[in-house]
Amino acid sequence: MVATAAVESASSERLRDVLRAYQIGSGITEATPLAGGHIHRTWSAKTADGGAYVIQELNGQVFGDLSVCEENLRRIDDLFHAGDQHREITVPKHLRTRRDGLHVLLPDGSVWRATVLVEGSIAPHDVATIADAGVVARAFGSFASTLRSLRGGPLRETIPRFHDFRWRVEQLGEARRADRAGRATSVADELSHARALADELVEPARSIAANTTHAVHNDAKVANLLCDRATGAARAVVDLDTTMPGSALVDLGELIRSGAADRAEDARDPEHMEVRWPVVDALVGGFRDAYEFSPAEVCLIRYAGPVLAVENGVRFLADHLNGDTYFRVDRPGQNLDRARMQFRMAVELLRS
Ligand code: GN1
Ligand code: MG
Repeated sequence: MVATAAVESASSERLRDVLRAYQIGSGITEATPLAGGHIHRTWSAKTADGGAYVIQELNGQVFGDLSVCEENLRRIDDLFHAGDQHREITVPKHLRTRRDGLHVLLPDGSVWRATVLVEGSIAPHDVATIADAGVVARAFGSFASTLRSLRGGPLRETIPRFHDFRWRVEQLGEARRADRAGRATSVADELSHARALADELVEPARSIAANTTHAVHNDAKVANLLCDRATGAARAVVDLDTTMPGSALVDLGELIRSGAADRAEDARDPEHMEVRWPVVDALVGGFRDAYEFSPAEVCLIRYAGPVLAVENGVRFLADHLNGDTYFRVDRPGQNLDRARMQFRMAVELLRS
């Protein structure tokens, strides 16, 4: 039996309780924290009987009403796992409690969920090659295409105004005025840069939002796809809490801003970041292979990356001003670095 440090930690007891709530009594033999997400906390866990799961502690501050997430996830689960229809791309199957619930509430107030681990998969945290880019984007295009066949009306909104560009810019203004962490003066340059970019993109952002359909992923960053370890083939789209009404151009834009940089999202030298243009082309091509845009949407493709870069940059900068209360940080200044990278990305993408 393998006993990792994580199993010994305080979290291990809670992971065990969570699995017990899903009627998985067999002890945990291995638990590993999975890095990457900025919002929930995630572990992979193996049990003595050979089971393998992904367990998440949910952030109820970001998702105010977790029952809305649960309702959507049930419908997405049903759509992707219905019958024996083979789908090019799937989603991990959620575990159900004795009462058929998706979520588990522990006595300490924390809320959890678990899915079956998609075996052999790795998240392509960075798109290493042009071929990877095509695979990743095609998978998200296929995911959005499949959601077109969702019956029973649109999914519910899990975070209000999530991609409301203008509102995000207003929130940045509020953060600057409140200046809760006393950082506004030190980021005056970034604030004026953000303002100029936002003015340039507010109209394209409005046009993109006007193409809202009944469900897209809304957080289609490249790390949210699991690929087969051996073949590199796309397997499952994850992180589905924001899958709700939105524009497929938002998913494409998120793929571009998260996948086309030649360095990490929080790199400390954004001024040296170069856009990998062959990757951008492969992302656009891959997505369009699997998802058919309307002619009006096709005209907006070139703005998708810049709009999503600025939107994320504005959110990172606002969080830096608020004292890093939303996006998890591992070091001081990380949200500011993330913001700078996004603004550089937007400027470079707009040069084309
Ligand atoms: C957050 O949880 P994660 O890391 O997949 C955020 C996205 C941002 C992203 C930036 C619910 O996603 O909107 O684009 O960070 N998710 C939420 O990396 O706010
Ligand atoms: Mg997410």
